[in-house]
Amino acid sequence: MLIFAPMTQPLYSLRMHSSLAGHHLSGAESLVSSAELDTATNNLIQRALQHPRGAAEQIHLTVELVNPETLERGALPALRTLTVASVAEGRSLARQLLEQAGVAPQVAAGAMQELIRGAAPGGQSMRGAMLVDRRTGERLEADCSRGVRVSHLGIDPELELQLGRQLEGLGLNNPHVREALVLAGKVTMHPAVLAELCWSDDPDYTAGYVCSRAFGYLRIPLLKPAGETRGGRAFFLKPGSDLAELVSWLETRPVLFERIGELHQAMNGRDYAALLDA
Ligand code: WAQ
Ligand code: MG
Repeated sequence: MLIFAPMTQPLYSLRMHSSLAGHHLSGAESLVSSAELDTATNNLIQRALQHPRGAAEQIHLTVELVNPETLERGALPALRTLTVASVAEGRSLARQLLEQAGVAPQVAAGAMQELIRGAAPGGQSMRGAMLVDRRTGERLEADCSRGVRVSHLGIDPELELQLGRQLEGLGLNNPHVREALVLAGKVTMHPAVLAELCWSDDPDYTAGYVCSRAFGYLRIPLLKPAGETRGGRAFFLKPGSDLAELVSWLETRPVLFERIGELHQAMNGRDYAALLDA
């Protein structure tokens, strides 16, 4: 077993992006110790070659040493699944949660529509996230195809095993959940971010989530129909945020999670929404 010792072993940021027929296919980003670098790199290459939308033709890997003095440590958000009976119900619940987090109703609905249409020009999925002013709905990312790609984020491997065992008990131990929880954890750590909305671009993965510091990571198993390849992420920002600082922090500041949040039993989405209204 690999022992993770960030104090004694150098930590690396690992980033992969792959393409097929000239289009972005997949990407991944993590923080790993020097001892894990080989395995982690091979896993990412296999992931790009075995993608559900086809085998990658180009794979780019970037490995960068992390300056330990810039490393921030954090705790993962609490997680709960909110069950819904249909995609329509899932989307309506996600809108309600965003409103609860402080996103203006028409802004929540508008961002949801963008993700449904494909938020990149031409109705494609973006490669990263869109940045949305929570009050005006204005899109603030510099490039509407690329968006903002969060990287330099990871979880202590010992803790990831522990997280996996706990998620197993909820029937949720898959890489989508583990990675999304870490990403949402980093994104919602920044004070300029009010909430995040996400659903997968993988055709066979219909789940997504709304995450905020206030209520944690709320998974919704149905946010798009099976077979749909359009997915994406929206980060809702406080008006007047320092965009350059935020984007640089999301893209380059190393954040390592060292604690797990509470993992709750699933709950019916309507019951949860009723609690919010009460
Ligand atoms: N930074 C910003 N945006 C990203 C990043 C990143 N590092 N990675 C992916 N995205 C955007 C991009 O637009 C993708 O099209 C979209 O998010 C979806 O990415 O609890 O699998 O990797 O069951 O397909 C969420 C639910 C799964 C997990 C999310 O996302 C659960 C998922 P995917
Ligand atoms: Mg994907």
